[in-house]
Amino acid sequence: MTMNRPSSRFPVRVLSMSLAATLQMFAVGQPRFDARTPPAGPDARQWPGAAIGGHRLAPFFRASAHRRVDILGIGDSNHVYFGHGWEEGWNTALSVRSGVYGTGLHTFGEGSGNGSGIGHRCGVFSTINSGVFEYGDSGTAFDRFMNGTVRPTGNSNYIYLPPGAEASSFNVTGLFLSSNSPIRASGDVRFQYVIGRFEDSIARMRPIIRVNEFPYSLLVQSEPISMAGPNDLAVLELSIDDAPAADIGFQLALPGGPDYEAPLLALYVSADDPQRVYGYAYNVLYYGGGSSLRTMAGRLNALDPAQLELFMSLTADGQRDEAGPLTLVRINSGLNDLRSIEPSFVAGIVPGSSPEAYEDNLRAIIAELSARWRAAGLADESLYFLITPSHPIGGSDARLLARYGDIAEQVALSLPRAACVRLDRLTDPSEMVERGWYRAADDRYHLTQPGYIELSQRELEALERWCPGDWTGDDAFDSADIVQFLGDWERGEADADQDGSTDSEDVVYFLQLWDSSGC
Ligand SMILES: [Ca+2]
Ligand SMILES: [Ca+2]
Repeated sequence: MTMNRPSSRFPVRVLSMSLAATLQMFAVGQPRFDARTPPAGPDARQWPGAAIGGHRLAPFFRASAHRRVDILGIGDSNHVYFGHGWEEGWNTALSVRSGVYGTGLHTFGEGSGNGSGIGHRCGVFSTINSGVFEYGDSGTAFDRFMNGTVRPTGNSNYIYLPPGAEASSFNVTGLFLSSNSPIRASGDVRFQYVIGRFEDSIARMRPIIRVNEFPYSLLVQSEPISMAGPNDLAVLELSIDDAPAADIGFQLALPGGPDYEAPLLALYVSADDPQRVYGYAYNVLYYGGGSSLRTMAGRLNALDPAQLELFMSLTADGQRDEAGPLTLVRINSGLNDLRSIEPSFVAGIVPGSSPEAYEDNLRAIIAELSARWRAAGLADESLYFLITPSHPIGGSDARLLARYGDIAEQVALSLPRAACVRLDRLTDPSEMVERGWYRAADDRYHLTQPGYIELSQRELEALERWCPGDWTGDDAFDSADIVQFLGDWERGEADADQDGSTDSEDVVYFLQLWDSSGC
């Protein structure tokens, strides 16, 4: 089945089934998990002061038990380190909470055709060896939606075949999905992909789904799809019911079938379980080795605004919730900030490694993403932020890294719907050494796979354990809690008794607990 569906902001045509009809078809599931009672981790205990402002994110995590929500991740090399990193850690931690409904967005030409390891038990096919595709700077109307080969976001590239190009169907393009992906539970899989359509084009594409291992059985073959349109974007889908329990792949052409027709421009691909109406999808918004907050702020601001707005619109639409999206941005940085030499992004603060510069760059990123969210027609109230400075490494940098943590706390508490997690209060260098979480004795900048997974579990657990009496989350019951509570209460973000609304009962509840230094 192939269908187009509308996007509120971008020129996408509806060819058949509407989104509302799709929602009606699939809105059958009931929550099977309670987001408020996660399983205890192997080291379940209190981590004093590890989650600051956790109550601000409670509505987001609670909602995941009955509706779809998305996470947009931003980080350095640790984000997708050798195919795992925080992306895998978070997917693993989310899988045992409300579950994972989708793969997140992937770009067809990721890493200029080389791939870069994005994807939890899924990923795009590398196309670099084909030598036939272009990955940026096509000179078409679509360049504004995805950066050129200079790769400002570290990995986002489309694939492009100019008019007249010849490309054999044996060059595989698309997304593979492992049999053990968390989105394979129901057996049904829906692939969604975004292409650019060209005026006066007579080119067609013939996407397929097949088993991604010998003998590569063909499972679904789309009717030929016209790629003609008024230089617009089309969001298309190809689904399979009861897919076999094997690795499968969505591909833009059947190897051995008709060759690709040109012009062809394909931007994003993702997959979800159409039966799963709640849970999480983790999207890698930014992943760049060696990146500091300064690098990230500079690159995100250098993008054509249309790129972030499209990314945000697509992830928001993927939630398929008529009430609108709920999205959390997680920002992880610090290690590369220690050596940052550029003046900070907005105020030009030097040295670039100072806590003041860290704050300036952090606020610049949050401001840019908030502006793009708004420009995409999405409500401020639906966007949350989590700031998680880098993991502790000990040594002579420990002090400055901890100062970044203090800054991150202050920034989070100064903003609505924002929280901070201190990884340096969830573990310490000696535990990390003991448990083999550092990648190597001489590399504390990166972690092993268990390190990312265990710390992601703790990160989420710390956020879930917020204590209404200690409103700031610093493990002290003092006047700062009162000031912070009243500020949040005025903004309607102080649901202390967790009944879903902020009202006078929350004031009474908070004060009682605060007075008794209790939770
Ligand atoms: Ca406190
Ligand atoms: Ca309440």
